[in-house]
Amino acid sequence: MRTQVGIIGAGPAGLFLAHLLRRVGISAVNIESRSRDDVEETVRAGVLEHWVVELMQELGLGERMLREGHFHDGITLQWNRERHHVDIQGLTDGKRVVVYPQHEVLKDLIAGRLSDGGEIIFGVGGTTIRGIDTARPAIDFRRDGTGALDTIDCDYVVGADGFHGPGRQAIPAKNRTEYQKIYPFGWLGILTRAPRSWHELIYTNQQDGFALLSTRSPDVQRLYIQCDPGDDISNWSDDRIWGQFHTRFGTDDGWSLTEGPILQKGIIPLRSFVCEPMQYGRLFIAGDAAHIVPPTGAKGLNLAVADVLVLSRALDAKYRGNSQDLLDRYSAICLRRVWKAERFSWYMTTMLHRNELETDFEQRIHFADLDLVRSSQASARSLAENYVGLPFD
Ligand code: RFL
Ligand code: PHB
Repeated sequence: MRTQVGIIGAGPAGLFLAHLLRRVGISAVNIESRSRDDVEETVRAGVLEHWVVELMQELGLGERMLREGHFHDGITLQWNRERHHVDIQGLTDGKRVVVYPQHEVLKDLIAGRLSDGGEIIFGVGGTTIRGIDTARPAIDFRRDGTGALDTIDCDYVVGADGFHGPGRQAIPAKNRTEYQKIYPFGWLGILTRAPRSWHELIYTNQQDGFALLSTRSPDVQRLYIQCDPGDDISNWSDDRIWGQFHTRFGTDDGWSLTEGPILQKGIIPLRSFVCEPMQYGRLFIAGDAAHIVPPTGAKGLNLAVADVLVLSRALDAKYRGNSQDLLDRYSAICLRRVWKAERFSWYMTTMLHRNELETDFEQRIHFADLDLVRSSQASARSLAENYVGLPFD
């Protein structure tokens, strides 16, 4: 088959790109190794930056998000058993984030794409990228995992295939540099059927470490605690998990956390990672394929959308005005935003977690950082601007 842009992956990066390209009349096909059900059911991110919310609306995909998403005008930070509200809306000229789960975003993007006549081929296997240093690149794959061999002949290949996909590996090792930091802690995340305990997200650094209270719907809540990344989830009984949540969210003002049955639990490691550059020949990589942030800053999904917004503009300039300049600068433009998001995610992570490899001195510095957000408007504004989404420069 033949299309202008062959996209590997139907996650946030791949699907937003397909919609953005359609808007400017460029054809694209997505191939995806997982089934549609799997893509639509995997629980991941929750927080959309203000401009992503606007973009969903511009693309005609915002109706359900506006109805079911939760608009937040701030977040709560907690340490020393005390809570502090960061007034994101007040500190950023009225901007807000929306908590609308990634798999709901993906359902809307997939339904929208298919109803526009777009093609997403789910359940493929053996994805191979060819000819990215020629004018005729191609993607080979097998339908239904191991079925008939098929090929997408295209002008450009986009690796929107996550951290473990083949996209990044297709850039010759000698042409890329990878920067990485692995944290000595992970997150244990649960979904619980319980009513909301607090009106906004709570990020806490308290005795035993970090915890985060987030939401999915009025009766399903998402909570995380810092844990050993190598720990086995079978070591965490429901009682032990709730015990830790009560300790880490504990205050002295009579507030209590609402418990419910745990529907799902799992442990994820935390890492920071950047691949430079994000392009080679006619291959462009976007989203988690090119960079990973620890989830403490809620940036991963948003960065993936930022990359493909830049890429769609560059491809538009190429097809419409025959200008190569933006395409040549794709990686450089993206990396400016990527490194700022890496910095913010690292700052939130180090400030909010207990790290046994750090000295007590460093721990004290993190509490000073938290106290600065409480006492200095400049500090609070910096956090708010980053959290809600930096302007594109
Ligand atoms: P994805 O979502 O991994 O999608 C890549 C897709 O490519 C497919 N694929 C292939 N397809 C065909 N052939 C192959 N060979 C393929 N190999 C892979 C995969 O099946 C997959 O469907 O990457 P993308 O599109 O770059 O999107 C990135 C985001 O998913 C990720 O950054 C966020 O989920 C990160 N994240 C968060 N981001 C936020 O912005 N806000 C948050 O609040 C937030 N919370 C989180 C998070 C990630 C988490 N986990 C599980 C790591 C919370 C958690 C717990
Ligand atoms: C989530 O709701 O899953 C979530 C929210 C905020 C984060 C990370 C994850 O920083």
